[in-house]
Amino acid sequence: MSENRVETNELGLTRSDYRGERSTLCPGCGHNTISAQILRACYELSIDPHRIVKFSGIGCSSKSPTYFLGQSFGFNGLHGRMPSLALGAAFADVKMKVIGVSGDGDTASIGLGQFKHLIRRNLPMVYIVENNGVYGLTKGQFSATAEKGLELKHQGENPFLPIDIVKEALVGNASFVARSFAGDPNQVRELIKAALSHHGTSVLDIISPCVSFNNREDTLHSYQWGKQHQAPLHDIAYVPTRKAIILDEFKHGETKEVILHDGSKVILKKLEREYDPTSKWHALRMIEEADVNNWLLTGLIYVNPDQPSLYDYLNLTEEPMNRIPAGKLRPSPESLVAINDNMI
Ligand SMILES: Cc1ncc(C[n+]2csc(CCOP(=O)(O)OP(=O)(O)O)c2C)c(N)n1
Ligand code: SF4
Ligand SMILES: [Mg+2]
Repeated sequence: MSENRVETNELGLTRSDYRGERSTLCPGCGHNTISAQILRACYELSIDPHRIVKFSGIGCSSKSPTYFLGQSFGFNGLHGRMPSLALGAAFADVKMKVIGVSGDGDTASIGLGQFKHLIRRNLPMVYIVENNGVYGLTKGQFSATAEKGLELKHQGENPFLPIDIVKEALVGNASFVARSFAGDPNQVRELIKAALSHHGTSVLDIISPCVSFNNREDTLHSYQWGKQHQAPLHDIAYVPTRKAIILDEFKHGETKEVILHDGSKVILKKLEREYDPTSKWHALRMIEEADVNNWLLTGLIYVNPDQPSLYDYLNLTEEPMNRIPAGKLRPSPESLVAINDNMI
């Protein structure tokens, strides 16, 4: 008998059950690495693909949901409107896991208003910005996250200061903010796992180099620059609720644990600096310090597992609205009369 048994997760699914179409993005594009880590995170956490819904806007980044989780639901929306689409769908079925993938152009230009209002409402969803400093799909114009002074072939020099997605998320009162780098797939994956367990909007700003239009050694969104300047805040590992294990690599050294809403936890091992990701003050100070020193600061920058989500504010039922029968959804004639009487 053949010993070639295919590995499966707790649902009996293989990794191929989490794959999507073959990527048509450029070989080496950071977005492909991120897709692979979303796929692995969902496989390793044994999330049923039918319980996931993917959303995106426009750009190469927004094309990428086609390349993972082919059995999940999905909608590729309009420029910058992914948050409102995701919000509408999430309302209909609160049991679904929502994953949004956007780009720096899609989020930080026309989508900035929607982004800010999504995070202050704290809709439970993972919001990934695949950040390359350019409009990749339309051939490399400066995006709003491009650094001042960046010189690109057909663009000349960028005269403007950039928008920083992490800073925008922090001052917008996001409850989960992380930055990572496509050149560090393990960190990307652990952050995605934690983000999937967070009960609120999880913002992941992932530097994802565009190898065709913005990958020169000295540019802030390139692989080379990222490899040389990445400054991880901590080593990070995600531990699901049901597993009370001590990870070998975390046995020695000072660690901090953050318990998430569903009881799972993030273990952070201290590297060089003291850092408490539950402190907004630490987060704001550290991100400013990173800016001044030109560090690509990565890791879990801020988390508040107890901030109420939109579902809590609106007191939504646990039962998905799209499965509540019409008879239960519609108020009875008597209750309508009572409401009307109250208004007289
Ligand atoms: C309303 C509107 N304006 C302009 C465009 C053209 N357009 C397509 S992709 C894109 C930029 C995408 O950049 P980004 O979000 O950074 O994605 P990337 O391709 O870099 O991953 C633009 C401006 C559009 N699709 N819709
Ligand atoms: S153009 Fe840039 S962002 Fe688009 S697929 Fe190619 S490398 Fe990726
Ligand atoms: Mg871009």
